[in-house]
Amino acid sequence: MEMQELGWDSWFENIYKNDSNREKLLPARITAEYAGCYGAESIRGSLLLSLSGKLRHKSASSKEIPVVGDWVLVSKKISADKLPIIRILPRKTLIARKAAGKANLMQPIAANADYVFIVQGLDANYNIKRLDRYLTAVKNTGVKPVIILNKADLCHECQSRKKETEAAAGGVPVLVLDSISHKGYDSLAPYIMAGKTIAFIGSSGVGKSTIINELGAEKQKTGPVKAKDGKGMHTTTTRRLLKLKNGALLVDTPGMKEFAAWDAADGFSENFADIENIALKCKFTNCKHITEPECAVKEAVRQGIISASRLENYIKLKEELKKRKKNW
Ligand SMILES: Nc1nc2c(ncn2[C@@H]2O[C@H](COP(=O)(O)OP(=O)(O)OP(=O)(O)O)[C@@H](O)[C@H]2O)c(=O)[nH]1
Ligand SMILES: [Mg+2]
Ligand SMILES: [Zn+2]
Repeated sequence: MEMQELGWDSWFENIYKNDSNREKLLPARITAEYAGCYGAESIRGSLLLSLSGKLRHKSASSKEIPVVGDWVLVSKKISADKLPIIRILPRKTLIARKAAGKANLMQPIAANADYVFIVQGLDANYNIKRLDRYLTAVKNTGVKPVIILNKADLCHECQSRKKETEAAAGGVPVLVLDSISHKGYDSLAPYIMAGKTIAFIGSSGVGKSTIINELGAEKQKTGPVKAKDGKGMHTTTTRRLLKLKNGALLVDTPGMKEFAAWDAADGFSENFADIENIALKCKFTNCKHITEPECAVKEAVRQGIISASRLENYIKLKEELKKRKKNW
């Protein structure tokens, strides 16, 4: 397989070219994470990789541990077992979240993605506030977000939900799909292109693996959704990078219960630029837009310029970011 077919480009080539050890090192792209080892693709075909001694001692949340989508350099010496990963090449982009639970750890999700498809179901899963969290977390990662509203067949108000989502998404494209009867898939064409890497994120059961299957990847397991709350049951358990016939590279990920932004302060401001611009007109510079007098943001809510729920979500996320900073 050609390296370009795996997403290699001049950006990586320039780094590799300047590596004085390159004669001894082979670039490979991580396609799967297993317990204790990695799957990868390279010009020598599929490889099983292990961490070199130096990397093995890093914690799983460390940025220095490879993640699906990473380009790594491995020793060309064919050892009996697995090829050791010597080094991770610098990442063009990295999608990460705060690890689930209380610990304040970063969990990398996918490296070197060009696009991230944030998938929601147009059933009980549909939730603008959760969408804001995802958007906040991926802004400024260098990855271009696209919102996918899937399961259009289960929704009688697709168009109004699409409009509502567009209003909250500040210019991020919003696409509507029905993956049962393959409707809306033409709209994916501008993103699903040879050499481009697209990561899929979103709650369990929203149809990430179904969409990836519909696009013609090697079949991923999909699973039923628990009927009552519209939540899935975590059918996908490992992250994988899959190659489509047309050359696009898709990263399937397991659904996430929590998606708290990691180091997302900048993304936050960008995502809520409308509110923060209006807030410049508040009487008090430290106005929290809750009960303060002469608050321009509250006034904008009264006039219907900003929705009350958007402001509520803004205040909540801001509080969360503040708490996390304190814990650093
Ligand atoms: N009605 C309807 N069902 C869908 C659609 N897309 C997917 N599903 C169903 O939703 C269920 C969950 O789909 P998956 O593709 O497994 O969801 P997932 O996002 O990969 O879930 P995890 O792997 O657990 O994160 C399956 O039963 C799918 O058949 C759709 O457009 N409409
Ligand atoms: Mg899945
Ligand atoms: Zn205010």
